[in-house]
Amino acid sequence: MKINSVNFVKSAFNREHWTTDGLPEIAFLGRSNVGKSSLINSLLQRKGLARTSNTPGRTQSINFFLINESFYFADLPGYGYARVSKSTRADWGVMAEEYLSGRESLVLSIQLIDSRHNPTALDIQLNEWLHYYNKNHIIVATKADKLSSNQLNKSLFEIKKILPKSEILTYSSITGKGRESIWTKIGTALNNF
Ligand SMILES: Nc1nc2c(ncn2[C@@H]2O[C@H](COP(=O)(O)OP(=O)(O)OP(=O)(O)O)[C@@H](O)[C@H]2O)c(=O)[nH]1
Ligand SMILES: [Mg+2]
Repeated sequence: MKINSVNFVKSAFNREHWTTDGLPEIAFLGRSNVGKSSLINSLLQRKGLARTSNTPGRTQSINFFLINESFYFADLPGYGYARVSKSTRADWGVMAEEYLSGRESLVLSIQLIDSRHNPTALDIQLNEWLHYYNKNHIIVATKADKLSSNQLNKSLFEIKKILPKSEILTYSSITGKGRESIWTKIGTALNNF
């Protein structure tokens, strides 16, 4: 994919603020700190476009980026950050279900999980929603650079046992390895729109 333009469009704190022009959308979902913003920056090769931080739980709104004037990336808030209040945690579930059930232009959901760990209860919950709402999706196991290839294979084996129904790709935003495969998935989803 040749990236000609990237524009940050808006930060939406509720449904009324979602974009409404019906362009196809790719969503990035996963726990706090898993690497959603890093993946977006790396796919678009724009450092610091989507904010990355060491402060988990920072992205509380859905951030919309318009690419090539023709499709959106939606950076969703992270979940599972222990230090947020119970009501904020419940809000995440409401927001995510509202988004997955109601976003008609969503053509691909990219669920990020940490390649080093077994999926958490919330990762499993999100994956169940993706299946329940019949969403075209892939799982991307991030931070693959932190494991040797042997460790990575072992870890993927365990992850696949827990999430057997979804296709899993691996990715590192440090090396960029896995980037082309993710773009291929995005391209196919856009072409099928
Ligand atoms: N080594 C390594 N570090 C990564 C990778 N991806 C992200 N990180 C680091 O992990 C931290 C969190 O990354 P973010 O991209 O901000 O994570 P996020 O999912 O957007 O987090 P929230 O917005 O809080 O939900 C940052 O310090 C990143 O530099 C990766 O592939 N490899
Ligand atoms: Mg983020």
